[in-house]
Amino acid sequence: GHHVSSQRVRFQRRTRACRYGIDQFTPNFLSIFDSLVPSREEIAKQEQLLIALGRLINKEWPNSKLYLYGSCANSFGFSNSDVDLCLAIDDKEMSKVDIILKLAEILQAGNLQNIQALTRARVPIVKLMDQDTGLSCDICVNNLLAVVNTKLLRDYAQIDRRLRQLAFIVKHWAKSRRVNETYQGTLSSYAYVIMCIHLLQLRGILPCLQEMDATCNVTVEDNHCAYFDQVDKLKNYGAHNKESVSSLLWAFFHYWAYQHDYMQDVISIRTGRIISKHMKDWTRRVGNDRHLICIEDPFETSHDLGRVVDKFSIKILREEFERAANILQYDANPSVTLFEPYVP
Ligand code: 3AT
Ligand code: MG
Repeated sequence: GHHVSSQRVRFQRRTRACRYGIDQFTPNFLSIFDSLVPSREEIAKQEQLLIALGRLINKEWPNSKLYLYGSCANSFGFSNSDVDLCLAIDDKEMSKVDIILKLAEILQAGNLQNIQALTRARVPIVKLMDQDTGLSCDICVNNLLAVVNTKLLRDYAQIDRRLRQLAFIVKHWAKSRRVNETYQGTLSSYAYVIMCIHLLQLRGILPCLQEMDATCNVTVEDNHCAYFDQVDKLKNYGAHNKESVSSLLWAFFHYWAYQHDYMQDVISIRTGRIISKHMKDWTRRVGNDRHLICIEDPFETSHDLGRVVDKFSIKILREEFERAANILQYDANPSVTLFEPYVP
């Protein structure tokens, strides 16, 4: 009896040491995070561009409003990323494509350069490069769900700084390993951030804002978006949990490599829990939705952010999750090896 139990203790100590030994790499991961964060000047330039374009467009369409969305507004943007803008306009007479064409004309007349109207894309946009700020930007029309989900992500990021740190490192890994390419069947940056939020909810570091009393209510295209947005009141929410960023990174990859049940489970930040594919009727392929990795959109709940993943890319993704988990478990230099570029 004694012999067995002392062995068990020794075994537990060893695995604990492996697991918590990862903490020593936190400074390395944090300096990678620091190197990716956009500067104050860059943020100011983005704001400046928003104001300048907003003024120009308002002259023609006084009831329109221009919003920043995506990575430059959700606080998960790297330095030098493109600026995503959304024009909200209520014009029953004009189709989206007409609005895009007219918008391109307005910008042209306003002396902006390198304007392209992409009217046949899945999401029609106007692309431009601003000479004054050197920023490239894409403007879409009436994509208000993206404006609302941008705010949700930004609000989550305010609660605990570890979310932003973790998501930057995960995004940097995904870009280095070429698994952040939706047109190749891998996941969007938006999906990776949702995966990070979910992990921190399960560990008690983040609350589930959509399950709390709503202080922010908007209805966009029949989707009722409601959640608690007074996040300055939640600043200490996760403080009892002292896990380091590198330990959370380990947990993230370990979860997606070895713990997630790809047959049954859907991750859902809307509920703060794992829900079943069965409950959502996501158990079989419908059209192009294969549901091989299921990530529920927080507002458009019929939308699986994993829908882009196919039977080839799921293998690639899972191999990358395993590679990352093993590096964090065993590699002597994880903050370097993790980001080694993928070479085909
Ligand atoms: P990068 O830094 O550019 O990689 P990003 O945050 O701009 O990351 P995406 O390019 O993936 O992220 O998407 C831009 C925004 O569009 C983020 C989100 O508000 C919205 N969005 C993206 N994908 C979806 C989706 N599948 N469903 C709903 N909204 C989405
Ligand atoms: Mg983007």
